[in-house]
Amino acid sequence: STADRCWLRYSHQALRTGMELLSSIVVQHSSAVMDSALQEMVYGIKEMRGAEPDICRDPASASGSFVRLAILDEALPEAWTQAGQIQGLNEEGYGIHAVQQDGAVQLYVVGRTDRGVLYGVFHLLRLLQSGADLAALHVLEQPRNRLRMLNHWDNMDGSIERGYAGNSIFFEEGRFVRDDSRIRDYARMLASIGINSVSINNVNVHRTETLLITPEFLPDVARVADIFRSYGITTYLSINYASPITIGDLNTADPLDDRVRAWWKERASDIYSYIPDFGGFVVKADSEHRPGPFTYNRTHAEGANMLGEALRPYGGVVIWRCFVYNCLQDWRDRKTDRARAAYDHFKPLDGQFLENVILQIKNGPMDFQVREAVSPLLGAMPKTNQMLEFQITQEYTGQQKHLCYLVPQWKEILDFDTYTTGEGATVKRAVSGELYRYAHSGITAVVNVGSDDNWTGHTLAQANLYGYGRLTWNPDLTEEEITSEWIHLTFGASADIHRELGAMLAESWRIYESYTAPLGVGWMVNPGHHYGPNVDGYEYSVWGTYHYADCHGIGVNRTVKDGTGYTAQYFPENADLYESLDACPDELLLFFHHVPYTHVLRSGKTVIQHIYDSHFEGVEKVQELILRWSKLEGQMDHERYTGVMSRLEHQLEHAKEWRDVINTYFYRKSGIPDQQGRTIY
Ligand code: BDP
Repeated sequence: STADRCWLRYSHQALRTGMELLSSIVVQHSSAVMDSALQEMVYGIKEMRGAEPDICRDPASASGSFVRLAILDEALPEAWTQAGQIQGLNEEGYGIHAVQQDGAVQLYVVGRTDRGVLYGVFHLLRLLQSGADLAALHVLEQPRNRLRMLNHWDNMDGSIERGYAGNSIFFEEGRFVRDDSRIRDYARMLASIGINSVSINNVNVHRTETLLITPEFLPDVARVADIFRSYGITTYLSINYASPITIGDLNTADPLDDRVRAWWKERASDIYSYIPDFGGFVVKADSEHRPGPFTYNRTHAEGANMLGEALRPYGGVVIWRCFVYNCLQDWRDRKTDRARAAYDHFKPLDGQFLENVILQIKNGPMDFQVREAVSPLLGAMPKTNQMLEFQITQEYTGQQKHLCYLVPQWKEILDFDTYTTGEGATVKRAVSGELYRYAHSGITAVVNVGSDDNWTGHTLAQANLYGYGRLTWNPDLTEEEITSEWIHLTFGASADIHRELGAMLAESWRIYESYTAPLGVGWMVNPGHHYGPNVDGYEYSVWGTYHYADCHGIGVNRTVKDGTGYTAQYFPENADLYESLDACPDELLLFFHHVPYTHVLRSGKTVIQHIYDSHFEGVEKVQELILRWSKLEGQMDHERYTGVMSRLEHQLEHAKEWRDVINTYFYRKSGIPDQQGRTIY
């Protein structure tokens, strides 16, 4: 397959400069991670220049041009170490520095630790791929987020909850896969974009997965952890809060019960005897029918701290999800509001969590919609570690059949100003720990990969994984920088590909938004699998995801004045903006307000006309996507070209379905015709 290498292709053509320099690698230190760094360097060079470089283990005997991989405490040339700044880097940081010596170029890739060297090697390989001038290199880098994580929603039967790219790469038929090669490739790919933490099983932990923390499966977990460790990645497991009952012989999981506490301490001791650097637990408790401390009238702080205590002696953490809401709410009661739930549950607990507990908060208060407000809980708990949760897997954004590049969405969220400590208190600064000096913090995401040859189903969905990694490393990278890097590594330097594919990616999220649910209202999907239009699919159900459309108007009134009061969860600058019907941004209008169809948006259009226009335009834009892609025929291998084209064609058919269902529904409800007289039904 031509798509399975993703962005690690190392094409021969890319290499322009520094050939002689790449004929020799100097490396003294050895460790699992350092050996991976060396292997990657050797492999990349071999692929690019067609010959393997020599390896020199003794720096004293090295001369001429070379690349040297080193950690900072090795004896290094003074010019380099005296540069000083490298000393101030964090432990995953690195520098890449070129030194001219007697007409030769010597390139140093130096990390604070071996992990820094590994990241430095991937950085250098990226530069080599884009034909950078090696003789003038000077790079200093360190990650902004300590936790740069991925959550797998993989089940041990091999299926993946909300997975759109085949089966699990870890599990099949109730056990671990026998062939590790795919996991190894995955680890390489993740390290190349700076990911350092992975949880391998679904947050909904069923019977078999509950056993992952027992000696029955711990040897297998340890095998995966070994692979990940050699690429600087720490392994985590999702646990079942009711484990002491499900697999222990207790009749309670009450976090304040001594037997329960002792039970978890024993499990922790087991786990660490197999995996000394085990990361910790991811926990979905009291959410969507999962067990949790509420059963015993305990708070989430009591629930999480009990696990925190068990893991603390070993340096493990508890990642406690805040996706807690009443999924059995009364749809007739317009005052209850699922969007309020995370904040209402967790904000009052600020300061009550142990230092090794981290709250994991979805980017929006609802559930990974194509557009929703930013969660007001982010940044709102100065005394509690927080991390942000994104969804790379495209559950509500086209399920990897539609093109939807999510970097633009993530950038908006990371740059959102919470105002919690005054102006400039952006989400990215909150979750990096910069605002409140959290002991642990960072970003995680539900990943989009599976056993498909190209990893992500839609080949262009590889860009979402790549972009996520790069953004968690440095949230200040621009969308354009990330996009052009990815295109370069994945498809080469062709100006046509950069122009057409660049435009396709840049527009795709807004295109998807335009032909699906309007103005921030969300959902309108088929219940259960969440694919395809169904305006009232969830409208009269208990799940709490309503649009309240009737013949007069549409939208959820979340104002303090006469709605659910949700807007009050924001700091005043945002609260005032969203509370005001006039000031509220159009794209979130129906998230915050219930308005008549004739309400005039800030854009000057009525709500109903906006619905019609955006749905017609959305389909036209998908036609443009197809046109752009068709210009690239012959500029890449046939397999990737046709693979993407057939998905785009499906997207077009499906966008038409969305357009027709949504427009017809609102035309019939409102009775207001399209100003442009287009055929709607
Ligand atoms: C929703 C998914 C569901 C997950 C849940 C979660 O529909 O499958 O279990 O989120 O995050 O988006 O726990």
